[in-house]
Amino acid sequence: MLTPTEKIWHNGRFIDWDDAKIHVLAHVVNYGTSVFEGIRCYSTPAGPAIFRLREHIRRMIDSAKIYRMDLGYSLDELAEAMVELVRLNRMQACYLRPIALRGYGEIGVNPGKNPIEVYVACWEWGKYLGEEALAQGVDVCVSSWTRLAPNTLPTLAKSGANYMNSQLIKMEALANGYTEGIALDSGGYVSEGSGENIFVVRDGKILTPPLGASVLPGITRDSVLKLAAELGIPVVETLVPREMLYIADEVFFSGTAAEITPIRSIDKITIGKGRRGPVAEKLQQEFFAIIEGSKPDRYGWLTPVNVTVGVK
Ligand code: PPE
Repeated sequence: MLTPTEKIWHNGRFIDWDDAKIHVLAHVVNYGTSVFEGIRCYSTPAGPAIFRLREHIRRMIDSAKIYRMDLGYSLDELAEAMVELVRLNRMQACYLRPIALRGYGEIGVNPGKNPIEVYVACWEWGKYLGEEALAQGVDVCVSSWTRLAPNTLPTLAKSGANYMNSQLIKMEALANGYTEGIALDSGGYVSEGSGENIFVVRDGKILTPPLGASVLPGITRDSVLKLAAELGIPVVETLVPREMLYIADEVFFSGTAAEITPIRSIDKITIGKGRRGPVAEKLQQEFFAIIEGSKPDRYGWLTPVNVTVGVK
C-alpha cells in the first residue's frame, strides 16, 4: 500500500496529498487521456539525487506532443518543481510520478476543450519485482497478449492508455504463477515486459529490440546501452525472434522501477545457468555504483536535490 507524503505539485503550486483529486467525469477517467513518467530519486552520500531527470521530462513533453497536449510548463520549470517536491517532502530515496491529464469540462472523445492538469507526486517505492529479484532473477512467461501494434497506440508515448495492454500482460503472468510477462510485437518478435525493456545476451553480445518493435524508449534502456558500450560489450538493436529468448545465455529487464533485473526462466525453460549471469551482474554493478554515488557520476545522470540553485 502506498504511503502518502505531505505534498503533491499541481499546476505550479504545492497541495496536500489528500487534495489531489479529480472528478469522475474528467476526460482521463473516461478515455485514458494522460501522459506520465516514472522517475527514481536515489539516496547518495551527497544527499538525494534524481536519476536522469531531464531525459524523463523530455520524454513526457514528447508524449504530450504526440497527443497534442501543451503542458504549459517548460522542461526547466518541471525539473525545478520535482526537485522542490522531493525537498519539501523531505524524501531520500523515492519514486516520482509526474502526470499530465485532461480534466473536467466536456464529455465526448474530442479532448480539445478539457483543461490539462499537471501533477507530480512522490513516495517511497521499493523493489518492483520482489526483494530477491535483482540478485536471483525472476521467472517469467511470454504473454499471449501482443504489444500495441504500430499506428494504433503509439509506444513512444508513455500514455496511461498504453497500460491497459500492460495490465493484461501482467495479470495473465501473475495468474499463471509468473512474476512478469514478455510481450511480442505484432510481427511476433520480442517487444518488452509490461513495464520493462528487455535485453538478451548470447555469445558475449547483447541484443535488444529496436524502437520500432513497439517498445517504450526506456531511459534505463539507454543507460544500459551506454554502460555496455563503455564496458566493451557489443550491443545490437535488432529484431529478436521469440525462440532466441530460450537459447540465450542471459536475459534481463531494465526499467526505472525494475532497474536491472535478471530473468532466470522463461516459460519454465531455464535461461543460461538459471541465475543472474555475468553480463547482467557487471551492468548492475556499474549502474548501482553511479546511482548510489560510490563511483563518479561520469554521465551527469544525477540531479542533486539538496542544492538550492542551478537545477541541472
Ligand atoms: N517499457 C514499459 C512498458 C514501461 O512501462 C517502462 C517503465 C519501461 C519500458 C522502462 O522505461 P524506463 O523506466 O524509462 O527505463 N515503467 C515504469 C512504470 C512502472 C509501473 O508499474 O508504473 C517504471 O519503471 O517506472
